[in-house]
Amino acid sequence: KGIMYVDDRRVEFDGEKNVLSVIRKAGISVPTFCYYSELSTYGACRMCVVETDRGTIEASCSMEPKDGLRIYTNTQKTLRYRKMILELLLAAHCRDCTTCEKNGDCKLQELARQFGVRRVRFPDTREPMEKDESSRSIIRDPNKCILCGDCVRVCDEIQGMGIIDFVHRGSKLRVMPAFNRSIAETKCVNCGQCAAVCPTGAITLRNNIGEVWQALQDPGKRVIAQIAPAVRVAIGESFGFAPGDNAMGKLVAAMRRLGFDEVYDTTLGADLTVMEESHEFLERFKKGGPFPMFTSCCPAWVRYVENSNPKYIPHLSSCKSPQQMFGAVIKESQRQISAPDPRETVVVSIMPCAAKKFEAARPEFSRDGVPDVDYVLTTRGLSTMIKEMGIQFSELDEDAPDLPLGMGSGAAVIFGTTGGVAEAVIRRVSGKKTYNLLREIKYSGVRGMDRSVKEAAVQVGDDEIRIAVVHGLKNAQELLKKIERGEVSYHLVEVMACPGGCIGGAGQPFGLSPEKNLRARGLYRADKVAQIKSSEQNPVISALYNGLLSEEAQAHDLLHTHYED
Ligand code: HC0
Ligand code: SF4
Repeated sequence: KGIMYVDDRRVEFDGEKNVLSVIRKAGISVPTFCYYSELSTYGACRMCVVETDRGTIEASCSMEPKDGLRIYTNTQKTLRYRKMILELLLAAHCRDCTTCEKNGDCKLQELARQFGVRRVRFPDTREPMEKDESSRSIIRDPNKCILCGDCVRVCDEIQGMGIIDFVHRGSKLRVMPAFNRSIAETKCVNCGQCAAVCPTGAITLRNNIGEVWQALQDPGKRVIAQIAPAVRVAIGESFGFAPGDNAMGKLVAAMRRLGFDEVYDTTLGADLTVMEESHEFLERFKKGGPFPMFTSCCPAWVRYVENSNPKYIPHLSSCKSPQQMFGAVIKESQRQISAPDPRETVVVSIMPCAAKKFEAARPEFSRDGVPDVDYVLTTRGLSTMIKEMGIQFSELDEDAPDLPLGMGSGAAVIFGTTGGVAEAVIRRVSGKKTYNLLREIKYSGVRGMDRSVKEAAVQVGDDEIRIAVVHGLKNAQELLKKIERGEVSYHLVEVMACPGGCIGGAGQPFGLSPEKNLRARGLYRADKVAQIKSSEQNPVISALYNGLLSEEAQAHDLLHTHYED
């Protein structure tokens, strides 16, 4: 606690971990490449330098706030210093900015423009290096890496995976997997969080825009879209709307302009998941385990269990994720129509997630070589397509998804935020959905983002069901250890690999914690105004169980999978 002087302005500090946070608290902007408040401080990029009243230059991220400290943020000296860092980085950086995946979202590009870098005074130190395109979800291009280490720290500190690290020394220093492996040869879970924090185009998500354009322009293809819950409260950010604004109506209208033949909502798939998962859970409850049962709709979490902790495979729910249930139902209904559309059905998912690309490509989710979901576009990918077409997103008249598969409950919408799946299952297994019961569930402890592990206990008949909700893969790993040590025990655990759940997915517009909170609020607002609050109340769900899913074996085949060691 104390008083500091930032550019001669008096600023109080109280618990801020470094001078940089105090500067930002004062509303002054200082650039950084390697600083994220959620991660440990690395202090490598030195863009956040400030000048002290003694004329020395110091990195503000690594300086402790002290009472009476006086610093200056944007002096001639600091500006010269920053410009020099930028030029040194650019001397070693490939400059195909106009065709780079990160064009427009790159911090190096943005700061070079901000600091007026028009030429690089240092000799070119580039040595061309091979890209790693082995992963289904991420692409690593070392030619664009500025060695800030953000990806290394997020993978280790938030996801607990440690897949990439600094290797070699001096001018050979690189960020990559150990032993010269490609990403696909590691236990990478495809969460894409490394790409979400990468300030340049060194790690980006795989882009499937080209394939989707081709399908849309092919008259022999009927292109069907499904939109994930978390997309609607984030895509607006790419078009000037506030985080959390529900842009579903404009999004559907934009997709029709892009040429999608039918536009549906993944919430229908989420309602199916709730039905199946609740049934599976109650059956397990009768049989006495194995507990806890883990949700399996997050493909990065499933990958972690399969690759790094296979003893929990039997604990995973056998339910496919909503994305895959939806794809399977669409493709199967097409197979069963007596006079099917002569065009080939192509299912495109719009997802906030990197790992969904990996999930859609898993052989478990294909039948006779035909995948249930053909392409996965991220939220950012779809915004790019909308911009490419010159659509004025904000001017669009809102439109609704098609029926019957465009209808989901409020419980399904909140799937997109941490705690949503658990809350939806609690609603399903609880008694009559009175206003009071829904309020009770809301305050049961499943909501919110501040705690890494949330706990709730719900009464179902005579039994008490203990539930935990965890987000962030490292938090999940720590919870597993606690379960193993017998410190806690649960019947049901919801796991989402990304902090905040899907709203914090790596395919969303680049954002930080405040955006995630607002996006979550947007989903809860959508639930609040939804007339159907619980999955079993969705009339399309009953219609499906009376039709396409009426035969148990068929329903099982379409909606469940099993994971192998
Ligand atoms: Fe999610 Fe999903 S809620 S994983 O976070 O379960 O990506 O939004 O689409 O499949 O519904 C992501 C989001 C989904 C799925 C749903 C689930
Ligand atoms: Fe690590 Fe996730 Fe990136 Fe894989 S995708 S390297 S697990 S942060």
